[in-house]
Amino acid sequence: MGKNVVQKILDSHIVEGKAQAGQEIGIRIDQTLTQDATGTMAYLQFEALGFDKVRTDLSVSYVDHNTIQEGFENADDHKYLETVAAKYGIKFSKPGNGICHQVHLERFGVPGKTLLGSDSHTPTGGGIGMIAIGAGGLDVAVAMGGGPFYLTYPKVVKVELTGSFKPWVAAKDIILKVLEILSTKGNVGTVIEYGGPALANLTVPQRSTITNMGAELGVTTSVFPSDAVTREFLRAQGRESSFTEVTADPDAAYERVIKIDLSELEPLAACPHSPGNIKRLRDLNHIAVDQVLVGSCTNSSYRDIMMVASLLKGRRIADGVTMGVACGSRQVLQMVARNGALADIVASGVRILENVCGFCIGNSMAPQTGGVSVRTSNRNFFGRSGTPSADVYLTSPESAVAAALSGRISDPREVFGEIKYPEIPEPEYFDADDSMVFPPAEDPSRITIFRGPNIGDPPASDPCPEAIKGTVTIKVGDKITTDHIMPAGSRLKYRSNIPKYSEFVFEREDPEFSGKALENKKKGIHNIIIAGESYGQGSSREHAAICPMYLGVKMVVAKSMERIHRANLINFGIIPAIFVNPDDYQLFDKGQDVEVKGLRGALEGDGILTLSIYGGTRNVKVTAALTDREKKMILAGGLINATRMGK
Ligand code: MIC
Ligand code: SF4
Repeated sequence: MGKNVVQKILDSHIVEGKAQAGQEIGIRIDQTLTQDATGTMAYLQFEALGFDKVRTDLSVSYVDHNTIQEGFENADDHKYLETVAAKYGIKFSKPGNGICHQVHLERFGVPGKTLLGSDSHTPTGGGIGMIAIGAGGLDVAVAMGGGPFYLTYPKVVKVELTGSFKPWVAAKDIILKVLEILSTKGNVGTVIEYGGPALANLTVPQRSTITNMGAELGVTTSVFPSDAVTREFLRAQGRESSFTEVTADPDAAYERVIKIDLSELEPLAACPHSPGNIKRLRDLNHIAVDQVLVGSCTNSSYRDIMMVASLLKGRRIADGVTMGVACGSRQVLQMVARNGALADIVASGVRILENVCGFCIGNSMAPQTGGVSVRTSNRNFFGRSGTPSADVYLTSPESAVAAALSGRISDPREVFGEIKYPEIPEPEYFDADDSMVFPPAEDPSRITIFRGPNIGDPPASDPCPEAIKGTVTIKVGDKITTDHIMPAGSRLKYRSNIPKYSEFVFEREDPEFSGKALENKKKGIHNIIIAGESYGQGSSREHAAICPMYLGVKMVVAKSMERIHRANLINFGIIPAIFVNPDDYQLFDKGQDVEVKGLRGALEGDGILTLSIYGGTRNVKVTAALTDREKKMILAGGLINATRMGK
């Protein structure tokens, strides 16, 4: 039988394990990317593991998340990243060069290759035909050192696209539709492969909008074939020599095929507070809007910004609305500045934002109290905007402009009426200027790594104890994201300082959590987290595991758990356990004592643990089914300990 795109790329990269759905495999990683918020820890760990240089084809370190530079912390981190990159053979993309995913797509992505990034939206690279996966910084550090990346050989679901868009319907509406069909839960261990005749009319950046927001499905990644459209994009970027064709064989098999006819799609929105809460814009009753933001790694390409500029040209946004636009890269910003589109945007009353993550991570442009914000980004988790009382809706750029002009959430077909839908031709050539990407040093011995006072060592963890004598320090509900566990926004600048950043763990859920957990740790009491479905959704931030580890969390028991977060917990020696009977979740309360005897033996064996509660009068079974590799890590107290012991 023939192979699909996912199988073709994965199978040519397997170094351990068998190509069989559900089995753990190790793959060779060709390229890595990091961004500053996860990167400092990734490189500190790279150093702690003792590697002398990167062993990938290409590793790039981007600075795009923390560019606020209020205080010395961010600037110090940037200098650390620049010098560490120069020393170990990594390219460094300076702040101002753009958002990692957009820049990587434009300048570095290579079809048929594997990319591992310390950011959950690394699957953006799937738009150019890469298997591009998000992971914790420690996994990326290992891959940079030449080690394999471990994942479950996936089930492949095909999304077959037919027909063509009606005016005012965009690529964003495709991924919103897929989110409506598949939801944000229950897709762990799956990869989405796109195919069908409609691909011929979807450019690489449009494809990447779809694979980018595919992260919200909780899948391992999403991928498009590499075809004539891919070749054309690479040619216009001056990189045609990077092109390889990767397409599915005609008889390739899939776990499931989902068909979407583009001509039947309508403009959609993800409504508060989940990217999976999808509604048609025309059903949203013209809710009044306070803020509109275009940008983020989902919708900030040349086409997206040109679409916004064409729609704003000669018009003014509604008086009650604040609108901001952030280009995804310096390439895009430079091109729209040169061709005059930027002036049309400015003239319409829009604020021009830096070409970084900014508002998307809650670093800037927090809406007013109780405000309504329409954004083109990918996540609208509760509180992520920086204003917990705000409601955030996610739409296409076209629909965002419709909201800005009318002052209400509206279907763009209604706002623009008879106006002709703009045609945005792809440029013959993109401005390819890599002068803000520094190559590694020719003589690494001459580089001294800059370490400001905000940079700490990665914290050490203890081997797994014989037994757990602990307490439920917090009990949380379903769909707890890593934003809930480890807030970003204004707290981001402490990313390189674990004791300080740990003060904010579960800040919004329980402001006492951090203090209480540390107190328990000092008394030798193990902290346990009890959670509902899909624990650890969202970002790849390993701080959501490192900081709880630092506070003495030994185990998380959930109804279900997301892939990247589970891997991060294991990397830092925290046991990821799942209720055998999900109803047992009800039996737990904050402050309850929990004991687990014979812990190490059970973990080494079948992974079934017995939690004894109510003074030993009630036993609850949970399972921490670990692979042999994971067992070693958990028993050693994490990957760094396991690696040191193995040496
Ligand atoms: C996000 O979009 O949530 C982030 C911020 O890019 C994170 C990474 C981080 O926490 O630094 C992600 O998606 O992995
Ligand atoms: Fe940056 Fe937002 Fe993309 Fe995360 S989702 S990488 S914060 S732009």
